[in-house]
Amino acid sequence: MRIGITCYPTYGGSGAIATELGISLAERGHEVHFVSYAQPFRLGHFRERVFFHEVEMEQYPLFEHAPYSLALAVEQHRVAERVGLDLMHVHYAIPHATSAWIAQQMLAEEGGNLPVVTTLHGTDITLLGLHPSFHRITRFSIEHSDGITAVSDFLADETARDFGVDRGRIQVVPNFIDPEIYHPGKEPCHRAALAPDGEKILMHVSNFRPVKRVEDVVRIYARVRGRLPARLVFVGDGPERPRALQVAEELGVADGVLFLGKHASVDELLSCADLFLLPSESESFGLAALEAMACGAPVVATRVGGLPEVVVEDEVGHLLGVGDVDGMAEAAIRILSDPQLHRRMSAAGHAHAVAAFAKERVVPRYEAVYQSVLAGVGAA
Ligand code: GMT
Repeated sequence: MRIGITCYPTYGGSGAIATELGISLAERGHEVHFVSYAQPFRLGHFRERVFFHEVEMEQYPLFEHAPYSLALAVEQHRVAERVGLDLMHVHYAIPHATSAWIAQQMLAEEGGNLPVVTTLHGTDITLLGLHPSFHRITRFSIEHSDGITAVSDFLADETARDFGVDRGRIQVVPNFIDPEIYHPGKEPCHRAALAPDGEKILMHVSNFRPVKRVEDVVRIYARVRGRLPARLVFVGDGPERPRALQVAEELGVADGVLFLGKHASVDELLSCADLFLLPSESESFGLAALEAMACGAPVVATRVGGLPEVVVEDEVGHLLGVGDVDGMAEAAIRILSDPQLHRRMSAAGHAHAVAAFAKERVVPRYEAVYQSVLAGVGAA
């Protein structure tokens, strides 16, 4: 098949998964065309059958904000027409599903056909899409998609409830990992650099949005450090980073906190982690937690959204209530101070990530969605 993929190219789970999906589809013989405003961050070097088409944006004094959605629709249409795309797969509904619908309509006027598959990832449904300025157009764009997928049962249910979309139309296809990349014991190991005195390493990877509650990460760390030698490693960046540093300073633990900034590949870092913290307010899936599990790090997180579908309670880590900093710290201390429990959770997390979420299991499910959409469009 010739598949178009639109995603956010910047750091974030939806862009990461969309890119890994495109790479994997190309390895399976498909031709993949990414359409976005910049090259997706995990795309890296040249790969056979993978193409990137940059959306051209005309700056004009009248525009305070240039209309990206329209320029994207034009590029999606242009690529579809020029290379003969079989379908367009967009990740994150806003505004990608709307642009793809416009591209589809333009092509239809010329006698062409561009089925659209929309994958819902998280805040496009649970936060941004609920805002009055986006709700109606998000609902319209989802309903007019030829195929709809969501990354967890939780997200599919939320979409049906909050947007009135027929639940039967939404297929759940979970996020996935490449077990050859995400596994314990990666080399080079950065353990000595991150924790030179053999301290335990607590890690958090995110875009530092308020929804991630990075302040709680610091508070959990402060409690853990009161009981055992530990360091906290932050990977990623975003608006709440200064607040995280401020809290670390207030609590007198800033000397044990490392901010590593954004990294395109986090596998080498995750495999150094003794524990992964994700105390989010809301999380439709928690790709970072899955990647940590695959690398052998037990997870302490919140029991919200789709996280219980990923983090098997008591087996691969612990889930607690939002804001239950004491509970999460106690769970972390229990795991870190019991080598046998740590080994068991680490092995179980890795095994579960591979058994349930390896790309070899998940990518064919996207291919099946494409096939059914093409069969449906053909029959219409
Ligand atoms: O919606 C966001 O906060 C960003 C989004 C992204 O683009 O990274 O994250 C969502 O999609 C990820 C990939 O499917 C999920 O693993 C995250 O759980 C989800 N974020 C939230 O639900 C907050």
